[in-house]
Amino acid sequence: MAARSKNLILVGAVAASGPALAAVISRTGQVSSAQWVALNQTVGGRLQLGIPFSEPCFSIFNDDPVTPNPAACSAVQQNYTDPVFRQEHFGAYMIASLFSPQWETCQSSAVSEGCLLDLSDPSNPQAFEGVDCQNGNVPPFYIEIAGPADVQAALEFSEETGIRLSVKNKGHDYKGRSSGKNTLGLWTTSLTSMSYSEYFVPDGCESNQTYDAVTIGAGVLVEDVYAFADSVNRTFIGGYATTIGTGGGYWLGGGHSVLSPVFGLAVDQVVEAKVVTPDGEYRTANECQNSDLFWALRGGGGSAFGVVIESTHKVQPQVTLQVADITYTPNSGNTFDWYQLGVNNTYQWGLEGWGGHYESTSIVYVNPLISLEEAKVSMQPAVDFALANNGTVVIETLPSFFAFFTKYVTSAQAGVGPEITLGTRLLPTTLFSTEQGRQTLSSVINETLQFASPYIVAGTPFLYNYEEGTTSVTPAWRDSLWHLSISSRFNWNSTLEERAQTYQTVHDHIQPFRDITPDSGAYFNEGDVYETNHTQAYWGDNYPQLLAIKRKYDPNGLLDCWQCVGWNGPQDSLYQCHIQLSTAP
Ligand SMILES: Cc1cc2nc3c(=O)[nH]c(=O)nc-3n(C[C@H](O)[C@H](O)[C@H](O)COP(=O)(O)OP(=O)(O)OC[C@H]3O[C@@H](n4cnc5c(N)ncnc54)[C@H](O)[C@@H]3O)c2cc1C
Ligand SMILES: *[C@@H]1O[C@H](CO)[C@@H](O)[C@H](O)[C@H]1NC(C)=O
Ligand SMILES: *[C@@H]1O[C@H](CO)[C@@H](O)[C@H](O)[C@H]1NC(C)=O
Ligand SMILES: *[C@@H]1O[C@H](CO)[C@@H](O)[C@H](O)[C@H]1NC(C)=O
Ligand SMILES: *[C@@H]1O[C@H](CO)[C@@H](O)[C@H](O)[C@H]1NC(C)=O
Ligand SMILES: *[C@@H]1O[C@H](CO)[C@@H](O)[C@H](O)[C@H]1NC(C)=O
Ligand SMILES: *[C@@H]1O[C@H](CO)[C@@H](O)[C@H](O)[C@H]1NC(C)=O
Ligand SMILES: *[C@@H]1O[C@H](CO)[C@@H](O)[C@H](O)[C@H]1NC(C)=O
Ligand SMILES: *[C@@H]1O[C@H](CO)[C@@H](O)[C@H](O)[C@H]1NC(C)=O
Ligand SMILES: CC(=O)N[C@H]1CO[C@H](CO)[C@@H](O)[C@@H]1O
Repeated sequence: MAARSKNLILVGAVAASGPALAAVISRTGQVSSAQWVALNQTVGGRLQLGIPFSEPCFSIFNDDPVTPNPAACSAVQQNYTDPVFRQEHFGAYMIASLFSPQWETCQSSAVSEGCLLDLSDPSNPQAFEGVDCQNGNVPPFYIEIAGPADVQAALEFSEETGIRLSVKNKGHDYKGRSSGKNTLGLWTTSLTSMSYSEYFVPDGCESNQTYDAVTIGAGVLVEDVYAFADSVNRTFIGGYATTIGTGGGYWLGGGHSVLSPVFGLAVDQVVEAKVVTPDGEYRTANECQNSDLFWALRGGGGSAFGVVIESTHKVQPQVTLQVADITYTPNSGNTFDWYQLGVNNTYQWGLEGWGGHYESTSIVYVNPLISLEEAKVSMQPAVDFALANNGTVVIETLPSFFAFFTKYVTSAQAGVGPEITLGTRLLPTTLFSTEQGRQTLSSVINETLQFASPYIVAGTPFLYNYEEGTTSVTPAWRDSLWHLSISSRFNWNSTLEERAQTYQTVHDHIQPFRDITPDSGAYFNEGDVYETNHTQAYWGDNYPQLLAIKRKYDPNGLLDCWQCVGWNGPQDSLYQCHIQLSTAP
């Protein structure tokens, strides 16, 4: 065990349970304590040590003995799966109702280097007694970003020292793009401003070019934006979980909503973004200035084009929604029929303006365009099915999107679920509008059911009147009806082989959906970690132009992330904790 003398306190108070700073420094390469101290001064003392969420439970941390903190450990154990509690901690990563704490750990090591607890019983001492908690993939240092100057300081520091950067907001990323072993993390969670203007003029545009819009800091929680938009009698287009970040990765990657079928994707709402580009400039991007960057940000994804400080999103009028909440009791004989019912009805439902989530045992769909009577007629096939299969049916009118979100998302949100990985595909209209398409899709779903029950988001911009060329997401979004996903999990104490197998299996089982949709693509934010031909899948023909813009604003390649635009590839040391699959991209 390393000697206590290694514990050299750098500056200010490092918690008693904190790591040996000298060890942290040596892990982060050729950077002296003086350089870290100087950085800390430049950023007003906002440089912090990145400590894994569950560290207070352990008595060994990064090879050194430490004193556990029972009170802090107990809070972590009791709230281990609570996304609201987790999002307050830099060292916690998640996938809200479907957790992905694996991105806190170094999954490529034999024993997943990190400090996970037993998800099924966080008090299980097997996970922490006598176990060495390692920083794993949690950045050892981070800056809690207060404004553009902090990002500029970090970029400069990275350029001078070679320390790599990672950018985190609420930590929901499915592909580990917001953590990184030995990186300096930039945490945008505290940028929580919100304002509303009925006549927002993008900076540099003619004063008659106005938008009904809200401006949000990168770190606001989507549920707070919904409440704010509701308070000014408007509807915000955002995601389907209370703790998703709204102003960062969510919209940069596209951003789907249950209202997207009518109002478009999140990127379709954005009219301006303020961003520190990797070349160190703080820029305003909109249709009137830096318009190439503006286009790239609207779908280019991740942190590839810089760190967003704030963004301005069009809002929609307050809407009255018809809501269909339908469940049935599955058995070996009816699950396929349930999915086939969805396949059979989706084209019609799409034309009528429905959006929502189609799950293995339920749907929750909303529609802002039709009456309650029309909704009942439209949903009759699903209602009949549910009633014939011991199900429940609610079809009701709610006065606003916020009322819907509060009733169906906030109150239903449960934080349980082990380490998870996804494989997804955007499924084009012809699979639903033609008999042959429906047959093809039904038969692939039937085979898939042997392995997993697809989770389907009917959240593509199907009826939205898109202006060609205004965003950089794959054009496949514009002619799709389903964003379908399958998933699989592994346990907190899985072996490397089990983890690799899980990723591989998901990758293999989404392949039949790729095969029947060769010209389609996938959603960047919710894709297979090992997506095949990822540039084509995520951006289609937009990729060459995105890459050119990336080179322009990031000439020295300071911001890289897994399968992002301009990605260095899996061999880059930045990805040392990603498992290298034999079929890796
Ligand atoms: C439970 C759950 C529900 C979801 N529901 C939806 C949904 O309804 N619709 C949908 O479209 N997606 C949904 N997603 C996917 C979601 O959009 C992505 O996971 C999104 O990237 C999460 O953003 P975050 O800030 O929470 O994540 P983080 O992991 O913090 O960041 C995600 C990515 O964005 C980058 N990033 C973060 N902040 C910034 C910034 N300020 N500037 C530049 N880059 C930044 C990070 O580097 C990383 O690459 C869901 C995910 C989960 C886990
Ligand atoms: C940075 O400075 C602040 C304020 O002086 C201090 O609290 C903090 O611990 C320092 N960060 C590190 C990593 O030493
Ligand atoms: C704004 O005014 C200019 C002329 O001053 C005109 O060309 C343009 O079409 C107007 N734009 C809008 C959105 O009304
Ligand atoms: C809210 O917006 C709706 C739809 O635009 C409108 O009918 C209603 O009058 C507005 N209510 C208030 C209090 O402004
Ligand atoms: C779906 O449609 C096909 C024919 O197009 C039919 O054979 C099948 O029974 C339908 N399934 C359901 C569940 O509606
Ligand atoms: C019917 O559904 C209820 C819950 O909605 C469930 O408790 C019950 O077991 C189901 N019965 C059958 C026969 O599946
Ligand atoms: C679904 O798959 C099963 C085998 O897993 C097969 O027996 C059945 O005929 C298939 N059903 C359809 C409608 O394709
Ligand atoms: C992993 O943890 C579970 C409890 O969550 C336990 O039942 C199992 O035996 C453990 N596996 C190994 C290999 O230790
Ligand atoms: C990747 O996509 C491009 C463009 O569609 C295609 O030409 C190429 O064959 C694909 N490569 C693989 C390995 O599928
Ligand atoms: C700090 C914190 O949020 N603690 C909560 C953890 O969970 C328990 C039980 O659910 C709550 O009572 C605590 O307030």
